[in-house]
Amino acid sequence: MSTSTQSAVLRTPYQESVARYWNTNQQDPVNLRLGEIDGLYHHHYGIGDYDPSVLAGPENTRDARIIQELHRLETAQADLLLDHLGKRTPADHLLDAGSGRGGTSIMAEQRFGCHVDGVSISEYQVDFANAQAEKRGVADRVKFHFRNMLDTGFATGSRQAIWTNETTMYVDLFELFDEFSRLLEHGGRYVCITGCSNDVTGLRSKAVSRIDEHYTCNIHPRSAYFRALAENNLVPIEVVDLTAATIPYWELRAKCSVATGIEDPFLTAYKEGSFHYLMIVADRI
Ligand code: GPP
Ligand code: MG
Repeated sequence: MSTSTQSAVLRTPYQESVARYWNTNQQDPVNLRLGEIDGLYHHHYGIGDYDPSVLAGPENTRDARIIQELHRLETAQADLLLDHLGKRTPADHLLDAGSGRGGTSIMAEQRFGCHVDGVSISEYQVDFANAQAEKRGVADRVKFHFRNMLDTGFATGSRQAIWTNETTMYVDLFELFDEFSRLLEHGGRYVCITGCSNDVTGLRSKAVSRIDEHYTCNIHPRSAYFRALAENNLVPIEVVDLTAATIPYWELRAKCSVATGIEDPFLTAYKEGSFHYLMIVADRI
């Protein structure tokens, strides 16, 4: 393989294409319009029922109400993830693997007062997220790095907790959990929220393939998570199927001006049972 155009961070043509997607997708109103509401910029979906009154009020402000509600549901998703990080203290060092524009990391610092490092292979995202940390005056504790989550460069045993918020579909899970296992101290916590395909219904459905194509990702089957965790001394303590909780988010998003066209494949995949939205909580032994 030619390495002439590949950096130490981007090691394969696939990783380069993923970085290109996130570096060039800078005008994404579905994420920017939501983030502008309170300065928490997310790159994940939402959970919980939406307030039906957002659809009922005056038509000229309906879209703004939907956007606000979508943002509330996305923040609720990040809150649920943080609820499962265990008892954290300000001395802890956490890792946000695939940190996007930084929303979940900023929320972790707000909640725990801890140190957070986020890594992303998109230099645009890293710069955006660092600017947010700066703006909030937390840049001494929340830092974003242009690094590969498969090879973060952080010290062995240096992390009390790690999370991935919808990022594992971009990497080989065995390589990823090998790195997390190295980074976590004994008893350290890993929380994963992800979309995964359903082994029970067989190989990936058309709707799941459309999601992969849309985001340049490779959705893994549910079984791959548990195999890769077990192989890397990461023992699940809780597994929560969030599929029913995320469907209202997608139904609301489909009614909004910032819909991207991927709403139908998500709704089809979830409703036909070929795809789940899952949270996995595991401990490093
Ligand atoms: C991130 O959300 C989406 C992904 C990382 C891709 C796939 C996730 C799965 C669960 C399959 P985003 O906020 O950037 O997406 P959008 O722009 O559509 O809101
Ligand atoms: Mg989004």
